[in-house]
Amino acid sequence: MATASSRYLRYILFAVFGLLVVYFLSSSSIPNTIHRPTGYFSTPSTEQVAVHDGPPPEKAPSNPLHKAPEPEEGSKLDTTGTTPNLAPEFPSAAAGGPRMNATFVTLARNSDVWELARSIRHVEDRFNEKYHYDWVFLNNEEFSEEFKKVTTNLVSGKTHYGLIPVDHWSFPDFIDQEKAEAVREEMKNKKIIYGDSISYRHMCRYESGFFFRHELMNKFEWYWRVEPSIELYCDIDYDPFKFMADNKKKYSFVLSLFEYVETIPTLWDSVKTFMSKHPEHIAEGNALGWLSDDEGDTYNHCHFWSNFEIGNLNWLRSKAYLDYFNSLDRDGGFFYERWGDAPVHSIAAALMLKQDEIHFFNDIAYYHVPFTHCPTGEDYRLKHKCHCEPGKNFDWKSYSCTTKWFDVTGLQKPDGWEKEV
Ligand SMILES: Nc1nc2c(ncn2[C@@H]2O[C@H](COP(=O)(O)OP(=O)(O)O)[C@@H](O)[C@H]2O)c(=O)[nH]1
Ligand SMILES: [Mg+2]
Repeated sequence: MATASSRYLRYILFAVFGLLVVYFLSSSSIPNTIHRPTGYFSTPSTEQVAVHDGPPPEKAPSNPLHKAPEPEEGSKLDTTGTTPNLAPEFPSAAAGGPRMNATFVTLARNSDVWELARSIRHVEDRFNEKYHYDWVFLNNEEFSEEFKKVTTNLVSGKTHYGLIPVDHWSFPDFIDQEKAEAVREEMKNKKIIYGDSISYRHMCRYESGFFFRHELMNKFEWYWRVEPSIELYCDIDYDPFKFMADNKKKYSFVLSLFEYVETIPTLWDSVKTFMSKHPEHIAEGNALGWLSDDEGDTYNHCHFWSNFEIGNLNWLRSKAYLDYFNSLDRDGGFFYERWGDAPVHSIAAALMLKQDEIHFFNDIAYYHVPFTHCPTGEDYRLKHKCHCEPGKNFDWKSYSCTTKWFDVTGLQKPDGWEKEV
């Protein structure tokens, strides 16, 4: 009995010992480097990247893809078995050429951070990791540390965080509060989207008349507006800011459509008042024909969708635009109705700029719920690695105003547009 149990004990000890040997061998064979395949952006002798323990650096390197990580002091990269990529056609990591005085700009709440993170990732992957433009974030409340950490880590340019002055985000004293409240109640009953929202109205007024005057924006000449939850579907391998500057463009769009009539019943009356007060601001060669089918008598509700915009800040800061905004603002429609910044910007651009100062970016493939702009033209889509579904392109559908834009301005529609109607 005693002999049998000591034999079992021996077996168990052997088994435990065997397991320990296996464990020791397998754990000691894990190398302390991650092996990466030679990639597009990897630079000679960096195919192996040292594993860094501990928290990431406070400000991540502007874009880790463009800079080989420095080996930690004392550590030596093991390059055995790897081949540096010295091919002469190896592409440079960042685009060359001059940068414009430009920035991305986003108005956002702290709670938008993760939806915005997705947008930033799209913008960086498709464009900005080659250009490193700055990004200005604006909010009517202080940005949280989390918001700043997440966004700074994703943006490859410098980030700036601005608090909106209270008087840019509040009711002007000439607004009759009771009247405004009654409108909100009525719009709520009619189930008009954002009809009962005060903050949405402040947002629309801010985007219409103030964002370009925020002190953080003053040093810039060009802006590209980005909202949470947007997507970019194609590589952008040139600089749209530079394109705008080189071609004397002031405003641009990718999607256009008809505005909900219920949100702007008196906007056009207000615009007509402005036009009669300030005829000097109405440009020769404007695009009135795109806004009105009866030479200005009534508005056809066409507007550029302003959640995407690349534009010139000096134009928005001009006397012409400010006279226009102030005139509309005094009429109270941001609060007595629910005027959106999209028709407000669009009408200004179509009346106060020449047609050819407004640019349609067919090549910037874009999504903001629920509409897609997927560039017409298969060649382009293939060359630029687009991942949008051409059948979802909104441009030539009946609720879009882009066909009208081409017709009014005499532009030639891209080949293949008829197949997407
Ligand atoms: N700071 C701040 N940003 C807002 C507020 N409401 C909307 N926004 C931002 O304004 C933009 C438009 O708002 P969004 O909800 O996308 O409106 P929609 O696209 O018209 O449905 C987005 O960039 C939002 O993050 C708000 O109350 N405060
Ligand atoms: Mg939005």
